[in-house]
Amino acid sequence: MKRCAIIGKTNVGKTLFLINFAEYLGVKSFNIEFVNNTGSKTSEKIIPQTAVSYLVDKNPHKTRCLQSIIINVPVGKGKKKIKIVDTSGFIDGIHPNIEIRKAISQTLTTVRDSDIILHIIDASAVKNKDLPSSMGEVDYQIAQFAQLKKSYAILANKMDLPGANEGFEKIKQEFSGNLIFPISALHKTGFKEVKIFVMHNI
Ligand SMILES: Nc1nc2c(ncn2[C@@H]2O[C@H](COP(=O)(O)OP(=O)(O)O)[C@@H](O)[C@H]2O)c(=O)[nH]1
Ligand SMILES: [Mg+2]
Repeated sequence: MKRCAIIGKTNVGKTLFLINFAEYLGVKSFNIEFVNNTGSKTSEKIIPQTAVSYLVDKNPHKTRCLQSIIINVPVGKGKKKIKIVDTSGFIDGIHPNIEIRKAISQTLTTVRDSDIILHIIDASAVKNKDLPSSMGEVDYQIAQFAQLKKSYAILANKMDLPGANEGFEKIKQEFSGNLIFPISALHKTGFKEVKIFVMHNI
């Protein structure tokens, strides 16, 4: 089964994207698997709406353990299984909390083991350098690392917010040569292009 990892700084919208994109692909309920940093697993079946209130938060670092879902996507006459993995947000520099540091190191392993990498950048926060989700040094590092993969794309998220168009232009300049899709995880816009990209690579 192919694995698709969603990576990016904290608060850029990774978890909301995972839930809404899965719903867009036709998922009615998720079996969400949680893996904590000691490696033990638990799983829970929940509907997308519950998942949003449970897992998406305006406070950074709500996601401290991996959440993955397995989706059956129609390919031709058949179906293919794909595992989409949500990850802990990266930050610039070294986080003082050891649990968060461990979760971030787990994210690097996930990137290494994945077939498709979706790197989310908050287009609305590109201008404001002080938000946790602002594009930063770590985004360039992620791009360098993830570019080694054949299937790597950047998702410029929060295109519904003011300033996002400017941010999108800046992202295109800084990361030229990469595939970049403008999306809104909240309003589920731009998902068609992302779907085509993912389907093409599984
Ligand atoms: N306006 C807007 N807000 C978004 C969008 N995507 C995520 N958010 C908000 O950004 C915050 C962080 O989202 P979350 O998915 O928890 O980010 P994560 O830390 O990257 O997993 C939440 O308050 C979301 O509702 C978007 O496309 N538009
Ligand atoms: Mg999250």
